[in-house]
Amino acid sequence: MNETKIRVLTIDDNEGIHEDFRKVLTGTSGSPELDKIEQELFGESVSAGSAAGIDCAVVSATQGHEGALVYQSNLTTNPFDIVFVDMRMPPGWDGLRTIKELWSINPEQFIVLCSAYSDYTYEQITAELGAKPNFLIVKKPFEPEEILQIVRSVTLKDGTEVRRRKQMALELGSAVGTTELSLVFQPIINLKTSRLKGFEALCRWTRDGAVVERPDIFIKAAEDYGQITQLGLWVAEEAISAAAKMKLTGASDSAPTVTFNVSVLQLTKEFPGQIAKLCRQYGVEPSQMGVELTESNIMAEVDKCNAIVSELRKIGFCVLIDDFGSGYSSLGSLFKLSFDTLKIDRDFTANIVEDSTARIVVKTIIGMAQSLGMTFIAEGVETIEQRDALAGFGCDYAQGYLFSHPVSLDDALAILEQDDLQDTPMAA
Ligand code: G
Ligand code: G
Ligand code: MN
Repeated sequence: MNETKIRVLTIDDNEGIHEDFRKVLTGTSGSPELDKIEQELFGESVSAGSAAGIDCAVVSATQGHEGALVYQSNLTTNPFDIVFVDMRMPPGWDGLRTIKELWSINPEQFIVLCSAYSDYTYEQITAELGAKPNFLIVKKPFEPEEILQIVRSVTLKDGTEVRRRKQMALELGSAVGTTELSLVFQPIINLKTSRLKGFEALCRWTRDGAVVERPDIFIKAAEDYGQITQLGLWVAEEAISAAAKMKLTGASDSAPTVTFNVSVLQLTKEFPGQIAKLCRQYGVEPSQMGVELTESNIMAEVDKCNAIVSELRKIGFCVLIDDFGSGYSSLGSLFKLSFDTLKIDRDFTANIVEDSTARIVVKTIIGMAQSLGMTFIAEGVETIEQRDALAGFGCDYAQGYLFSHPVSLDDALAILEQDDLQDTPMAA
């Protein structure tokens, strides 16, 4: 794989157009005979792409359906930077259908529609596809130079960030299973007893001791470029294997819980079975494990997720709604889901002491969770005042820098061995 090449996919039923694209972007039509004839006829032809300082690889498909397959199969290993789609491609999918399909695979993909406006007007096209920033239309017939300038501007300007993220996602895919990726564990404390309840597992990506990328950023890139399933299963296995070690280490009779974060994209029909199997392999009861789903994330697809969340609960996993309060979900649809724990967003915790509205909101949410028989965890507890306010509201559990930053597995096991998280005595 040549990672520096700009990858261009052209989807057009006219083979001649493919040759034009190749010619202008790579300097060769892909057919040595044609190039030779052209050279004899017109003399030395300029290698337009390289003359413009860009290095392209062009892949072609003649049908929309075929194009989507090529696109999908390259997505996680060698994705395209820019896709040119012909409007009129009889028979089969036309340009609009093809573009919708590509965006259903990757909504971020930069796409150029090549249209003579004979089937649809400009207004019809934009009404159908929206005016997205990653979308351009060129009018057919176009000058080859126009194509060159589009590829150049997309990949050199707007494309820089897209290409960086894509590159990062590819590197992340290769990092799964190596020492570059690891989990750290942040203690969760029972506020009534001051004892350790368990840990939240959080993913970290480092190289030679330095952070490669922050998790919120690399997780999003993994979601966009198809690495999240593989990464997510790795996270699940690491968390379950850590839970097995913690179970053997803990002084207390009940095994510490380990929760891990799961992207909604991982919630396939297979997912509950896959993690149940991992639990059996490592000798861990599902009830020791918790799946954290972000509120805003899950609410976007609540109906789709409902069956899978129920299945997770049936197997015995805890299901937590993470960052509760950060989205704008209607409580009615949120409570359609059978989760058992609410984690409030750390912004609430941050304001609980100074801001009386935040205090009332948190107190009300805790009361609601209790009435519904749910467990409640406050995140981002940094001060004794915050902890005491939460305890006063009847909050069950808390997590935050006051108790501990996320720590390595070895340190988590040491904490369990010594049961030494009781150095911040509760206020009376
Ligand atoms: O650990 P904190 O460092 O900065 O995490 C930032 C964000 O990344 C949080 O929203 C957290 O939920 C998310 N995150 C961390 N690890 C994982 C993981 O393994 N999977 C998923 N899906 N999200 C994670
Ligand atoms: O979205 P999620 O809840 O999974 O993310 C947990 C994030 O919160 C992680 O990035 C973790 O490092 C961070 N975090 C944990 N405790 C604290 C805290 O006390 N204060 C702040 N600001 N962040 C925290
Ligand atoms: Mn979380």
